[in-house]
Amino acid sequence: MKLIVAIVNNDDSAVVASALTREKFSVTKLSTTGGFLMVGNTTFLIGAEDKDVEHIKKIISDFSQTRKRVNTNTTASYGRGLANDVLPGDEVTVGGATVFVLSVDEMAKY
Ligand code: 2BA
Repeated sequence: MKLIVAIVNNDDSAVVASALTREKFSVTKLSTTGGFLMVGNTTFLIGAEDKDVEHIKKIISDFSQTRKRVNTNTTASYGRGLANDVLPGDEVTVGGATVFVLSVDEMAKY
């Protein structure tokens, strides 16, 4: 069994969640914040059988778009996670999705 941790742009999270649940995968959505841009994103936790991992990754990638984001932080953000070499107004490419696949020893529901 695997635990898939997928960080998805907030703009895509609703369609990603719908597509996963439509395929009968169980999903937990967490509201998270990227440490670099300090803007909200969504982290999905998905416990999955090994045989389903590629299918789940395909759904996430199909519904997550790469987009440009302008860094709207001010210099007041420095020291709160914002890298000093990317200035306010600079453009960075964000996502599609960042996906980690972890091995799970055990899953239980009580
Ligand atoms: P943020 O940390 O807010 O990063 C947003 C985007 O800013 C990143 O997009 C990347 O293009 C750029 N960026 C991040 N750190 C940078 C740095 N030190 N120098 C220059 N540019 C930088 P993505 O790579 O698509 O990441 C989107 C979000 O996924 C991240 O939001 C973070 O929440 C998460 N993420 C990405 N890689 C991660 C990792 N290795 N571990 C944990 N979370 C990660």
